[in-house]
Amino acid sequence: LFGNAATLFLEASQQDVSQKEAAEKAVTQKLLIQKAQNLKPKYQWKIVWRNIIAFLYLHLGALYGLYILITAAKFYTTLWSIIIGSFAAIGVTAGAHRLWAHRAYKAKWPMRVILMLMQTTAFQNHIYEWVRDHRVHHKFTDTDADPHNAKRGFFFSHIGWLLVQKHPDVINKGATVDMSDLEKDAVVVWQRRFYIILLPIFCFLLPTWIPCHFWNEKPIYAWYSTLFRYTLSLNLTWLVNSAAHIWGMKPYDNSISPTDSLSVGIVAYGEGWHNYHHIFPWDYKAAELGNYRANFTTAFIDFFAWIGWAYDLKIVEHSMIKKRAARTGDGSIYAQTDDRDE
Ligand code: ST9
Ligand code: ZN
Ligand code: ZN
Repeated sequence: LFGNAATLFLEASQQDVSQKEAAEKAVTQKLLIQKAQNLKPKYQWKIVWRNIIAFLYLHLGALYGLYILITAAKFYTTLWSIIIGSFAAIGVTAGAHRLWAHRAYKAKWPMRVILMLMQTTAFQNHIYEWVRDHRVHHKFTDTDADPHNAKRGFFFSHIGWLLVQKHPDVINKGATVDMSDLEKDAVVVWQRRFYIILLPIFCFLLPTWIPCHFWNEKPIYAWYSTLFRYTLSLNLTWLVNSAAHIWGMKPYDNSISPTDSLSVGIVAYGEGWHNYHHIFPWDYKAAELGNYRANFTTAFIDFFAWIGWAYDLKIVEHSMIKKRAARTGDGSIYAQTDDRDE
């Protein structure tokens, strides 16, 4: 009897020990999970009210500017808006994008100075910041590290990403992107240093002053037409990040969000061939075909190549494009085939 009681007692205490162990294990596991969660805090949106107010003012002002341009402003003011809007757009497409972000061609310093001033007129941040965000977008497309991750929907990839603080992945993973080439480019360094002075002069003051001085436009009309020109060009640019990551064909790679979109190509001066561009970003045409259909930027670069200021224009071998399209494309241009010898 005594022996039996001792066994029972031993068993009971062993059970106690294993229960205690299990409970301890559960606590440790919980702590580990908590620790891991603390290390990678859940991402929360931090709204940047300054930007929301600024973009609200810009968009309301732009609507009034459109009304003014249609009903009251002088014809030259409308013409001027188109000219200065195109001037700024090419600074982004031929300058910040194809030259500085992708090194798709080389440019002599006078061309780089012109492109820098054109890009300043566009006010899409200074070249260094623009290029850093864009290189990060290409390297981490469709992930949290992509500044305008299209997986987060149209609004976020269009304008929303400028209204909240960046996802920590953008900053952490973005730090792995090499920017040393721009740190050595005197034109880029100079623009970054004086951006705070250059920006208001080129984006707002000069474009508003010129209509008042040269054809006696009313200052208030000139101001609202400036707001219209700037806000419209921002929205057209953002369409590349939103619409051309959602709607359209994927002739070169069906597994990524960027698409080829003729309509975006037309309004974004040739930057709508975005499926192609994400696969072959070093092509100075940012499109497969060399014609100028919906690609004014290519014509601009070709002109400067003709006078010798742009050189080393990079293109992609047709056979390489065809092979890639056949392997991963959606079949909309090149039929999908296993024949890799073509
Ligand atoms: C605009 C840009 O509109 C549009 C770009 C569009 C691109 C389209 C591309 C398509 C091709 C081209 C098509 C052209 C078509 C043209 C047609 C035209 C008709 N990597 O940013 P912060 C670090 S701009 C690495 O303040 P917050 C870095 O250390 C519109 N690191 O983050 C940085 O410090 P620093 C006008 C990065 O606080 C620090 O983090 N501009 C990266 O989260 C803080 O950075 C605005 O509205 C990175 N990628 O704020 C201003 N990023 O710079 C908008 C950051 O000192 N910006 N770091 O080195 C802001 O207000 C803020 O950036 C924020 C985020 C609130 C959005
Ligand atoms: Zn893209
Ligand atoms: Zn690009």
